[in-house]
Amino acid sequence: MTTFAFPSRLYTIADTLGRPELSFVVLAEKLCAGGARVLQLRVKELPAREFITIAREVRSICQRTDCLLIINDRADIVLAVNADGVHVGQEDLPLEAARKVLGSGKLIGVSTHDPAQAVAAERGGADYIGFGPVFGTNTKATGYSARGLAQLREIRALVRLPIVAIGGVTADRAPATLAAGADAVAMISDVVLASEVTGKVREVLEKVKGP
Ligand code: TZP
Ligand code: MG
Repeated sequence: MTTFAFPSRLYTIADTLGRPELSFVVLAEKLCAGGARVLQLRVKELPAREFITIAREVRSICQRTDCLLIINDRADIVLAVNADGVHVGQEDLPLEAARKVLGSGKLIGVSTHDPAQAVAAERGGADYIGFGPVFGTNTKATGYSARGLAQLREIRALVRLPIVAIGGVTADRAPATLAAGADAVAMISDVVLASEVTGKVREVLEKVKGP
């Protein structure tokens, strides 16, 4: 049984979208300045040495701003920088292996794309699941068609774990996505490409805050 709950309905992702002029650390600063309470550091194209240097800096930003830090893909980096957890996809370190590496004191989130994967992640002891792509997205070639809000509702009925919905979610789509059963929404491009990232985070947080 899970005891984890997202501290906020917005799950921010520090992904610079391959823009060389945008630094991960500056982006993380901006997300946290806007009030992010959970941040996933998503570094895809850099060597481990650079990833870990960035992760250390982002760790201290998150500590200072009381924001959970989830590292994408790399359980080793979670331990090295004492982050809060890892997020793994279906092709990454399997959940069981990630748990062996991290033990019970760290969070493990698993990306899922269909009901069977969601149920397997819950049975396997994940702390939360990602589900998507809910809508069409150009940010990641997921290999899956848009799942839609109806399938999100189906997943909600199947698992008790916290669900973060991802893929094409925008500030405008966030309320309907939450209403379909997501506990949090993750959005990359709508936040990262905003002209003013910190202000955008504030705006989204305001929009998704509970009653
Ligand atoms: N996993 C499923 S869709 C996606 C990831 C990482 C990309 C989400 O990006 P955006 O820009 O919010 O659609
Ligand atoms: Mg991954």
